[in-house]
Amino acid sequence: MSRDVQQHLLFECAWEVANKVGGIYTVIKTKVPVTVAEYGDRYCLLGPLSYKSAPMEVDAEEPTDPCLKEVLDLMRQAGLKALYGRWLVEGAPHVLLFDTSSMYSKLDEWKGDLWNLAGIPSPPHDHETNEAIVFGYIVAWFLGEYASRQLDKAIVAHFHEWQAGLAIPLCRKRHLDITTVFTTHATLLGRYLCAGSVDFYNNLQYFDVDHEAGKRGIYHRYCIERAATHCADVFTTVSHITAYESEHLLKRKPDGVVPNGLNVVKFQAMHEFQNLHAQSKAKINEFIRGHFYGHYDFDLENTLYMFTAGRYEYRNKGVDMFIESLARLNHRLQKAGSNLTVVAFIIMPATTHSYTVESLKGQAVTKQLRETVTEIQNRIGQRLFDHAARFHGDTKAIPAPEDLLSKEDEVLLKRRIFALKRNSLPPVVTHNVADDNGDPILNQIRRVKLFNNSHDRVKVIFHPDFLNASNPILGLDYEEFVRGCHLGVFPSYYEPWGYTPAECTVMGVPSVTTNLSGFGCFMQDLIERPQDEGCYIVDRRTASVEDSVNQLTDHMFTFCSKTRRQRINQRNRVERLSPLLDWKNLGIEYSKSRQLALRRAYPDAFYGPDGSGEEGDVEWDEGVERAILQSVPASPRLKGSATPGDLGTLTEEMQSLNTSDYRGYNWPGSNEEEEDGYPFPLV
Ligand code: G6P
Ligand code: 1S3
Repeated sequence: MSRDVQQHLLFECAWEVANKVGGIYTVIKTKVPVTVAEYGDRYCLLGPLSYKSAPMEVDAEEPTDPCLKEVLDLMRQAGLKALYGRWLVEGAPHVLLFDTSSMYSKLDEWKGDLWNLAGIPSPPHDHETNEAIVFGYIVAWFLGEYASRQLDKAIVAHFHEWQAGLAIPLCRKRHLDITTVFTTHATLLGRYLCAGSVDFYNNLQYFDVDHEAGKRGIYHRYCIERAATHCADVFTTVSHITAYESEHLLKRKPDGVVPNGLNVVKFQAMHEFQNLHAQSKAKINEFIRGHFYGHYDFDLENTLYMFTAGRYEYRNKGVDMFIESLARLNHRLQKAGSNLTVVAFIIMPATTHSYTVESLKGQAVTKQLRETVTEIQNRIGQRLFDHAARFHGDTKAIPAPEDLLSKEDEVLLKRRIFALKRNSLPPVVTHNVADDNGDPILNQIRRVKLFNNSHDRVKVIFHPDFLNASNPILGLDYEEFVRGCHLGVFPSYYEPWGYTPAECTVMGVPSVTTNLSGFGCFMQDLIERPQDEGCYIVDRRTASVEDSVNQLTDHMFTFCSKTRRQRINQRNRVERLSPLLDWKNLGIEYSKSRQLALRRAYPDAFYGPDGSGEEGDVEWDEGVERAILQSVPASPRLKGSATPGDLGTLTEEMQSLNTSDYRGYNWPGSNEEEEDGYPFPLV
């Protein structure tokens, strides 16, 4: 019996569905509106049930689809705990979350099965792998039961990253009548190798992958990742640079690239987001006054805020390069006799024991000063008013300044001012870091001696925690903080995509990134002169480390020389790039990957039994309205007629193309014969 491919169902499965860990949560959540626009109720997300986040994120419901209800009842009878409902994000899609802990009694049996079936080993104490195994077996069980009941419609199951990918080889082994897509957002080996000190990109084709994975104790995880990659009908990744990496480390050339988008909300007028910048900057100013108390000798009107943020991967996220460049920027600004101040924030969560006393004290003493000044201000106002009212028509109505400030107020004010005295320098870190001596960021700050001295033009603040509006210091949400800053700096060495600079762009904040990040390459591919649009790209691909550091310093120094008017104009230009990153345009690549998976699994429905393409040809529509690049004023100069959608490479033929077809640089190893090696035998 043939399934309806046009009205197919979509299950999208990821470890970060309604469960925020990192970037994949952003991918899934922001993509929901365009996916719901395309699928409506034919779309359901599958994820793990986290009792910490699910009650806040999911509105429980009973399924209306009779097959789904039957399958859930059956699985619940077998002991599985699951939550079905609507995920409370824009688009409110169906979600089905599985409680892995309710099935741990099966762990050993499933581990044995995995070994017998696929030769994938699983050491006893790797919790993350155990979770991936239990989750994978539950998902494959669910899909098997569902596909055997729902026989009318084709089923596409889309999996993200290795933690959710184990179900793919299981579905393949069990010959389930579904089609699968696997998207990887990084490779395990890539992340590990880059975090060490290897010349990663020039040696990609030479790594002995099994050996390297074994050396790092991740062979079993690598096997799961590689099995998912090879067993999926369609394999995709988020950028061309990661496609190239995947080809060499996972030994399968991706069928295409699905760049990450954002759910872009456009303002009616430019000044609205500019006003938001001013409001958020005022909040950061408030924090700075407190943090630098006793040393607050610089002009906030002539201060720029730069920042980097992300998961704490010191080398991969380029924090080493950022700090080194800040030291050089400091030197150059000092040499140039500049009176500009740069405050550089590093927002990266590390293990800490709460805030430092100094940080809390700074905010407290400036708060007291502000309250005292407000009280005195009110009293002065009252005296001025009384005076003017009593001596109407008389020159005495203008009181002498010394009559306005009472002796008591003067004493009070002096007390507050003296409380601002401090013997130490303003701290470079806001929290007590657990491993203060070994922390790479702190050690690098110490090495380059950026200690927030008065003579330093560049000040550094390491905030080793996520931002939150309810924090007692730096009490802003991440978005608010980014809006208040002037420049985001993300000089990553390993960055398959990089949401941080993308988020800056849609908020109209200029950023620096590198040509080793998926986002940087994407912008370079699309825009003729990205630096003119406030999208600076450092060459970390062909330049030496020394040259890359100098390039980054140059970009920051040039940025420092801009006038306020130039910065405002640049923010407008950056914000105008946001449609390039809108899921309304980029979601099409996901549609294409599903289409390709359907064509591969059900060729007759597309090409007819004789392969002619005449019968059964299916039209697929692009689902959602596209976002349009605004043309006036000063539109970015796009390369050729490219639009983000044109960057997609998903074709049936992609597999036969060679590596030189990846966008960007001509990567080494383009014409090599591919080694044909599965980590396990497939039937
Ligand atoms: C926005 C506001 C302006 C403000 C400017 C400050 O554009 O609308 O009123 O003057 O920000 O820009 P700056 O780059 O100096 O923070
Ligand atoms: C990955 O998260 P990461 O920060 O570990 O996935 C993200 C979403 O695709 C991507 O933006 C990022 O570059 C990857 O590294």
